[in-house]
Amino acid sequence: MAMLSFERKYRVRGGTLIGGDLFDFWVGPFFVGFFGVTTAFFAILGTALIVWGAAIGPTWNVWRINIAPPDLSYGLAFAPLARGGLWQLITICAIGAFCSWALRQAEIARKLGMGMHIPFAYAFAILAYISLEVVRPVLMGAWGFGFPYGIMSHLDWVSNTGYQYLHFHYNPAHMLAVSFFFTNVMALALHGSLVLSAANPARGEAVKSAEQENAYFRDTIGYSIGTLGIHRLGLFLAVSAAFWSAVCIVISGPFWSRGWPEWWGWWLNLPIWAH
Ligand code: 07D
Ligand code: 07D
Ligand code: U10
Repeated sequence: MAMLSFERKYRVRGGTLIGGDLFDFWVGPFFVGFFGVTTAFFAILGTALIVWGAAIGPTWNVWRINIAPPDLSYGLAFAPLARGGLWQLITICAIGAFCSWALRQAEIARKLGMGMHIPFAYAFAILAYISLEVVRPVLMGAWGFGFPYGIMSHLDWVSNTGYQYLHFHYNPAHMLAVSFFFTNVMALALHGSLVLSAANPARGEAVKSAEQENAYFRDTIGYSIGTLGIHRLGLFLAVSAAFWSAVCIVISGPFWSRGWPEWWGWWLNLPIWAH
């Protein structure tokens, strides 16, 4: 692989945030580092706890395995392992692994002299997860409000939680999040197709430049955001999608406990058409 000679050059000591030279080495293609060790620790332990939960549960069917949070009656206390305590430990491991992974991304970026954009972006996924499993349950007073660990059971949770607010599509932050997800998909389709159309021409044809790419959008919609700009836009759209997702679930319950359609009453009550 062409990259290997470059990799040999950059695989040097330094840039770690913690642990100095101690874990500053690679295993095969993977950089280890202090946070690689903590990622491995939390991920292996968390997975083992999921397997434990499955072993004491009623099924090994991978679609149906379900490790549920404690009953609401436990509030914010620790629960016995078989009654949601495993879910609590798995949640701690998950947060440990996700945050370690973000810090490992940061160490690798430092080694390469790159920006912190990747850990910044990933932090928004972690934010959404922590909003679901920690922030909202804490605000509502019980771990039982978190979603369960299971492929189908977590879908049941989303559906049930949605219907508790009658019609989740009327949640204004959900609308923003959904629109950001959709816009993100459209932007990536435009970008992927534009780059391929310019940089991967038919055999015998010249590769086109950024000038053609700019001209294409100026001809079509009158404006080109530019080759760097589209990547800034992509990052903005993606982190906004995750951010408004986190907002939409944190406000459901702690700040609005009725049906979401009712929230729109303020619109009907505007003085311009009320009365
Ligand atoms: C393609 C990168 C690779 C990642 C993959 C996921 C596991 C889980 C564990 C059996 C885009 C690896 C999966 C490690 C195995 C056990 C205990 C990322 C890519 C391939 N969901 N969700 C899925 C998670 C939530 C929702 C699929 C995780 C919220 C809906 C997969 C989390 C809500 C649908 C999955 C999480 C929600 C799914 C595909 C954490 C709102 C689907 C994911 C940690 C966000 C879809 C059967 C994917 C599906 C689906 C994983 C949280 C809603 C199993 C790890 C509670 C509506 N979710 N999810 O491709 O087919 O992601 O479900 O927060 O329709 Mg989910
Ligand atoms: C939480 C994942 C974090 C992942 C991390 C990493 C591993 C490692 C290892 C592969 C946030 C995990 C990594 C485990 C794997 C290897 C090796 C991402 C997270 C840290 N909705 N809805 C959303 C739509 C309806 C409802 C978000 C659409 C119904 C509820 C998004 C529709 C009702 C909640 C969204 C629709 C309803 C949501 C999800 C359409 C149900 C949430 C994206 C077209 C009846 C959730 C923060 C997200 C949320 C959420 C989209 C419909 C309910 C905006 C497009 C009307 C209760 N919905 N929804 O958040 O905001 O990703 O969570 O109908 O809780 Mg919704
Ligand atoms: C982009 C891009 C661009 C590119 C690109 C890309 C974006 C234009 C230049 C990249 C894009 C792609 C490649 C496309 C495909 C990507 C996706 C669709 C995204 C989704 C990705 C996946 C589904 C793949 C996910 C795979 C993962 C996460 C790898 C799994 C890795 C592991 C299991 C190992 C992880 C490594 C760790 C934790 C650190 C190091 C650890 C080890 C090597 C293990 C050994 C452990 C130790 C030494 C520690 C000891 C362990 C301890 C102490 C724990 C003990 C605990 C106990 C409980 C026993 O824009 O430009 O092109 O390519």
